[in-house]
Order: sequence, then structure tokens, then C-alpha cells
Amino acid sequence: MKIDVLTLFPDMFSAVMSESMMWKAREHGLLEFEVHDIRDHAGNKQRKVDDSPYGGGGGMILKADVLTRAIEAVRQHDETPVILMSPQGRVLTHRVAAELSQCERLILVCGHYEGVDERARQLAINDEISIGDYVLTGGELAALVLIDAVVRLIPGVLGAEGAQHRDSHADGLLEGPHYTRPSEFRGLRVPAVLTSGHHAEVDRWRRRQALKRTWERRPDLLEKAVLSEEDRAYLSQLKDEAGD
Ligand code: 4G4
Repeated sequence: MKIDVLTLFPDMFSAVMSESMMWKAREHGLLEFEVHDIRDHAGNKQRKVDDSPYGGGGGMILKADVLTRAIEAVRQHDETPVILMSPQGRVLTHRVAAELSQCERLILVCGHYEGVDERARQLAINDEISIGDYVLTGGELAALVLIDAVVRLIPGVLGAEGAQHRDSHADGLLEGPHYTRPSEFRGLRVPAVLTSGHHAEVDRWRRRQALKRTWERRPDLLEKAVLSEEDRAYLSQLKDEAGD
């Protein structure tokens, strides 16, 4: 996969993009990454990239000509997803990350100021993604979150174990608790089933813990999760025990 990022703050990407997973993905030829400075496309002596909004109201808007030029300089095919990171986008979920991990190329656009001129959106952007319902000063942190969530799903990036399949959210449920040595810490023991060696029992316990945690913390997720008859029976047992 090739990811191009367009930003006014290219330095914000260097630390994250040289960290272990990203470095390995790039080293193994699974990821190519390039940052482009939108300011290089300002096309005027002052390198001005923003201007005040028509209609007043204050704040500044990223100019349509500058952003459109910057995108057109990196885009080679009309079909390439050109994604604006924006609080008005569709919300990033595991499903969206999995969908994007199938793409050969992504262009991520980081807006700043009060936003971008609507005509740049119309002419050069074809997708808009939000990492959640809050406002950031710029799209850079949102782009880094998206890149991390997507790159770890590219086959081969996390190694042969394919630990992605066991992720929280991959099957629509939260994960239950995890333990490692020692078997007792400050009086707290690891659940006996995990040290029993009964793999089927371990799987059943983990499934139930995932169901319990999801029901306690994110019951909304249970509506979309794929559940077996046994899962449903366990959930009704939990509800009975809670007295509702
Ligand atoms: C585009 C339009 C993403 C980009 C307006 C970006 C939150 C998210 C920005 C803005 C962002 C998110 C300045 C409001 C940059 N804020 N939730 N800010 N704003 O993914």
C-alpha cells in the first residue's frame, strides 16, 4: 500500500511513522509512505494557504486552489481514495479500517483552521472520515490514528500469527481480560481455567468473558455482533442474574 499525506505540519508524522510496526511494514515493502507539504502549492510569494470566510464570522479557511493543486500533484488515478480527515466524515470503525486496508493507495488530506473551502471538497476529495465526535485543531492526529488502524490490518504486517483476528472489535465484541505471569499478584489469582490446559474450556471462558464485558460496557455492540445460540443463552443468564 502507498499512503500519501497532505499536511501543513509534515513534522508531525516522523515519530509515529518510524515506530516499530510502521518501520517493519515499510522495510518489508508492505507500506510506502510519503508526506507532502500543502504550503509547497501556495503559488504566491507569501506562501499564503488560508483566507477569511465569505460572509464573515472570523477564522480562516484553507484555500480551494492551493488544496486542489496539492491533491492533483500526488493523485495519479481518479479512483484513488482521497480522504479528508474531518469531524463531518463517516466514523472510523474496524469495518472502515478493514475496507481501507484492501486499497493499493490512499491519499489523506489534513485540514486546518476552521476548515477547507467547499470547492476543494467537491473537486478533489471523494471520501471524508472522522475518528470520533470531537474537534481537533488539525487533521494530522486523525490521519495518524487512521494509518495505524489500517496498516496493522495489511496482511503480513503483524507477522504470521495474524493477531488481528483476535482483536477487540474484529468480531464485533470487546475482548475479555488477559493475564501473564505470575499466577498470583498481590493476592489476585489468575482464573484457574487458564492454567488448566483444557483448550476448549479456555475458548469457552474467553468467549463468555468477551460477551460479559461487551454487555457491561458496550451493549450497543451486541445488536450487530454475530451470536450463537449458546452466546444468547449466556447473555440471558447474565441479564437474569442482574435482575432485569
Ligand atoms: C476539516 C474540517 C478531524 C478538518 C474542519 C479533523 C476532528 C477530526 C478539520 C476541521 C479535525 C475528527 C478544524 C474543525 C481539522 N477535527 N474527529 N480538525 N476543523 O476526525
